[in-house]
Amino acid sequence: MAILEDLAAEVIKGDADAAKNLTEEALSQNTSAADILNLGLVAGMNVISKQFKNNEIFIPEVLVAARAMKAGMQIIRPLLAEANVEPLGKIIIGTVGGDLHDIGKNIVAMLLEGAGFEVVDLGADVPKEKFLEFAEKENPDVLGMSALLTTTMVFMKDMLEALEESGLKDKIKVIVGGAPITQSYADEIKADGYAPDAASAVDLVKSVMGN
Ligand code: B1M
Repeated sequence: MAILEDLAAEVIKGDADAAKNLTEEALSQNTSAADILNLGLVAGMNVISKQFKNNEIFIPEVLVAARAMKAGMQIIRPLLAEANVEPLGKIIIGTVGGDLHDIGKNIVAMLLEGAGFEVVDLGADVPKEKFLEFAEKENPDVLGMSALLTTTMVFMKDMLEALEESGLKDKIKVIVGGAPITQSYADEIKADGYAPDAASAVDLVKSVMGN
């Protein structure tokens, strides 16, 4: 449908006003919220995700595209809930306790949302208790932790042990990322996965969920 291709193109361009207008126009033409999501907003963000992974675009372009995607999402979110359109899965994500770096985590959250996941973003400097509280009450498929400091990455090990002790680890996959994190560290602390960048994090979430 041409209007959804135009919507995807506006997301890629990062024009939030145009994305909002086209979302409204598509709805007025009786396009379903699910098609607007999948063939318009998510389709646009998928292109952004690939371009970011290939270093064809950089953080500012991702941020403006995500803003355009969100402008459309705001309009269709209540309609998706009414139509029982299920997200691909639910992720809770946060930057670990003691760590204020949230730029990378925000990009990961935006690309996940853009790929069709429900994202509960706990913010930065998230204490263990808060991760546990939300892991329990939100019943997520995946818990994601970001750390940018060598002094805070150890939090991830404590968190995995706390999830194990609370019995939640069996139900939730845990993924980790951030500049000082490596695959071997993820293996060492028994995380379910590690992603070096935000686009890979989307693929990783799909793969740990068995998709
Ligand atoms: Co800070 N800082 N900083 N800092 N800071 C670094 C990280 C540092 C490497 C700078 C340096 O010394 N060269 C260094 C860490 C050294 C170390 O531990 N090895 C450092 C330090 C030391 C500090 C302070 C201690 C400085 C001080 O006060 N003495 C202090 C700590 C504060 C705290 O957290 N308690 C501090 C503070 C800050 C600011 C607040 C000023 C600011 C953060 C603002 C904010 O985030 N809102 C800041 C910044 C901006 C940086 C640098 C310059 C940039 C970080 C960034 O945003 N990168 C950074 C140096 C650098 O990297 N050049 C530095 C861009 C971002 C898109 O990349 O976060 O790696 P990144 O995310 C990527 C991937 O890692 C991955 O995907 C993202 C996108 O592709 N990814 C995931 C991230 N999370 C993921 C989660 C996943 C999967 C993938 O799954 C869940």
